[in-house]
This record gives sequence, C-alpha cells and structure tokens, in this order.
Amino acid sequence: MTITITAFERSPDGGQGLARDTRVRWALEEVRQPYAVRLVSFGAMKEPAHLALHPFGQIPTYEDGDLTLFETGSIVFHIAERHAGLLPSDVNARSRAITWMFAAVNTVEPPILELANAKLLEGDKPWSAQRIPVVEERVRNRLDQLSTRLGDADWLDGAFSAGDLMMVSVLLRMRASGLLDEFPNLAAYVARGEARPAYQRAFDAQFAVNSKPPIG
Ligand SMILES: N[C@@H](CCC(=O)N[C@@H](CS)C(=O)NCC(=O)O)C(=O)O
Repeated sequence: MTITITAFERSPDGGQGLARDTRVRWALEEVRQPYAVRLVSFGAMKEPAHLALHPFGQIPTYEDGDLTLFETGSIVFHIAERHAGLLPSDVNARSRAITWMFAAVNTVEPPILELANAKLLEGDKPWSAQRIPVVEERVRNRLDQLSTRLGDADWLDGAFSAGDLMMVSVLLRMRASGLLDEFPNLAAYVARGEARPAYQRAFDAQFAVNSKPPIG
C-alpha cells in the first residue's frame, strides 16, 4: 500500500519548506517510508473531494489504505508510532517526546501564526502598526522560554525525536521575521534540524515541485 500525502500545487513560499507537508515528508524520510504526493490547487482544496479527506480544506492529508488523516501533529505521531526512529522506546521518554509535539503545535505555533496573520492578512489595517509589536512580544516571550529550556542541548529531550521534528518545523516559520536570530541557541537548533539528511530530502522534494514553471 502506498502512502499518499497532499501538498500545494503551487506553494505560496515558492517551496522554501514552510508549507506543512514538509513536516510529513520529513517524518516519512526519517523512517525511510516511500510516499506519493497528490498536488492540489487552492480551488480543489475547497471542493467536496478534498473536503472529504480534510474537513477544513487544507493540506497536508495522509492516506494509507483505508486510513485517512489530517493535522500534521496527528500524521507525524502516526508515522512515529508505526516506524522506529522518531520516538524513544522507554515509556516515559516517549511520553515526553509526545509532549514536545503537542507543545510545538499547541503552545509555540499559535503566537507564530498570529504574527504571520497580523503581517500578511491584517498588515493594511489602520491598527496594524500598533498590533504587530504586541504580537511580536508574545512570540518573543515563547521563544525566550523555549530557549531557556533548550539551553546548550542539541535536542529538547535527549536524542532527536518527533518532538524536535515538530518544534523545528514550527520555528522555521519564524526565521524571516528575524526573531529567531535573537535566540542563537534556537537558531542553531533549527539549523541542526535542517542539516539532517532526511530534512534535506524532504525539502528538495518539495522545492522540486515548486521550482517548475507555472502550470498553464
Ligand atoms: N493545523 C493544521 C494546519 C494546516 C494548514 O494550515 N495548512 C495550510 C498550508 S501550510 C493550508 O492548507 N492553507 C490553505 C487554507 O487554509 O486554505 C496542520 O497542522 O495540519
């Protein structure tokens, strides 16, 4: 049975690894599972066929036989549960790694998304210039807390895990803002994640799609 994921036919970032299929590709590459990709347009994502897979009309989705999943946290968890390499076997260490996965999507990603939305979707509003520094401060606060916890460790809890995969993926979205560079240990942490051969393969595969000339 071939695993099939969905990804943007044309990613808004031009394939720089910010679209969330990168996380899923990365997890599959870490555990050396082959996969197929079905590219979808923004229009097609809101059509019934895709909505049947993803109730919110987004990418990525994950299909394997009669199982269909959405939400990257859940997809990466599913991959990590079924294949060795992304979660420790010790029960407590495993639970801590899963905790970091939740922290990535539930505690660190929300203020990062809020900032992206404040800039991209609300940047033309009259109150935007006042709001952006407030939201930036919220992100800075989270990064500061995460930076303190990471300290000079390579990864969040021992060996690289799905928790790091999710956290690095979330933090990557911050780089363009310059905020990540205020925390050198986090910037180095993200660079360590990106240097992993599995990440490189995931990035290259996504970039290859987006560097092709526009369709039509
Ligand atoms: N919480 C979801 C977020 C999924 C998401 O926001 N996907 C974006 C691409 S990175 C998307 O499809 N955006 C288009 C849209 O929402 O219409 C996850 O982690 O899978």
